[in-house]
Amino acid sequence: MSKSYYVTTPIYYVNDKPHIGHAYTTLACDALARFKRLDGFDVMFLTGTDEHGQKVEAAAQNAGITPQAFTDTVSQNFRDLTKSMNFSNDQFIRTTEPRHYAASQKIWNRLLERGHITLGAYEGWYSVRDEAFYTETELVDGKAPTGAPVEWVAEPSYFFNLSQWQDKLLDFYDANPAFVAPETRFNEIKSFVKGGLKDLSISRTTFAWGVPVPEDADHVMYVWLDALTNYLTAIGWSEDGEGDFSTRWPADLHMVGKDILRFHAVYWPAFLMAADLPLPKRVFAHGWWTNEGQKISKSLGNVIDPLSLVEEFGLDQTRYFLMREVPFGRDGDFSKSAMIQRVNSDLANDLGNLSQRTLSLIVKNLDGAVPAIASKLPEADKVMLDAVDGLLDRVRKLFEEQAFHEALRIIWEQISNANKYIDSQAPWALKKTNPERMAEVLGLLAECIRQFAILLQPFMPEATAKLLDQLNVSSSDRGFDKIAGLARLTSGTVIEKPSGVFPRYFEDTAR
Ligand code: ME8
Repeated sequence: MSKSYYVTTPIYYVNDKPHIGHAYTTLACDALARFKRLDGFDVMFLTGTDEHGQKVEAAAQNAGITPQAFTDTVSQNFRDLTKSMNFSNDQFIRTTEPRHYAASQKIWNRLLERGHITLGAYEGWYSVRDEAFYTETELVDGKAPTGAPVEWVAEPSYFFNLSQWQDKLLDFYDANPAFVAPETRFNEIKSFVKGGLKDLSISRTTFAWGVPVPEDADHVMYVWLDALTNYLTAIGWSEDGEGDFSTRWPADLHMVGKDILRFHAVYWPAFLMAADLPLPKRVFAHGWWTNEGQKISKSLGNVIDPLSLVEEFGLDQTRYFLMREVPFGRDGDFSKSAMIQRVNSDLANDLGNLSQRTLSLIVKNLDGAVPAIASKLPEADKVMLDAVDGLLDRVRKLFEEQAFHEALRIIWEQISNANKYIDSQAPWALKKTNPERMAEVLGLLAECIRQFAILLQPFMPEATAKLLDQLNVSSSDRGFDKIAGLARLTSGTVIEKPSGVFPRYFEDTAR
């Protein structure tokens, strides 16, 4: 049986339309999920929407409709985004589903039965925008450290005994040095926990849009306890026989933005330990996108709509840019000029021209019959093929570290090599002087292009499918068990006149 791999995105608040940040997180998980499937894993890739809490209740009130009607509409926008971005999620969870109420109440009861929940009263600061509690000392100029406004809250509340979990969390971090990445973020989490933990308020009474606390109808569950539990709901934890829970849990990776790392790396493991459940294997916190150097915000009016990028530059071009431009884990800036550069230079010139030139020459000079790779290659050819055969192992390792940008960089190193090779060998000139050598060169290039296309499927599923169609590679021969020297392009395959896969971007001056 193939090994299971379970990857999750955050579930997004439905107070607003999806933007580039949401698309980015889910895209990274999509690339990972696709990679793992090609590498023979049985993948579960989860995304969805977080529909409770004060923020969503307020947004519904502003829109003049019920929270349920409001969440139905906005959640659909996120579901539509998965289609438009070609995300391959296996499920889309909504926290308003009955199965999720059941799972949230189940975890609550487990915490209660084990003595980790007590009734008290909360008095302190709360930020609706962050859906988070803050202490007086954390405030900066009367605001949350994130810049969000805070309000004073005083109400009865149930508490989770988070303060009791400090040492156990620190021991867990020590024993699992890869639990949080990047490392600098892990260090921030460790210092936060070393600084001491306060018991956490986990219920609210001043609004109603949430999962009811079992047997106390005055309280709804704190939205983060409900939200984090989605990772269990989706794999059937609340169902009879527990669905896929035993084979899927613990999750292999929770992908999050740096803004919500504390919830995933401190509160979530504490809840799980307290509920006697295994802890996820890893949490990766990626960085933050800005727009031409500015923070992205609705009030600045510079929110980037991923769909407008797709419309202007193309889907796979947008996917490639987002994964390539910024070292994954760091903050990054969106700039149109960088986007144009990537589309024209990396895609249209490097990969596009390489394959267009190679395949056209095979059609023109060899009647479309792809030549076999010679059994004994000249040294320079062998070096190039070995480097391409060696990519999969290196890329696999980089995917384990979520270094997606680096994976693309090393693939492009080989694409550049192949471009240098075609220029230096000049197969177009060999037709008359040395047709055998021409066939050898084109055969080698076609094989390299096949491997590039197979390796790049997680990032650019549509464009690579076109390339592989052009090379006549059958859909059952596109997995990672067919590259790295384990198989070769079948010689004698007849290909047809190719058409360009990566068009150049021309600035429309009238725009
Ligand atoms: O926090 N750059 O939902 P949310 C990069 N419901 N990523 C960004 C971004 C930006 N400028 N803006 C948003 C919540 N993101 C909770 C999560 S999980 C159990 C509950 C991405 O709608 C990034 O992944 O505010 C961030 O963590 C997430 O959107 C926050 O989405």
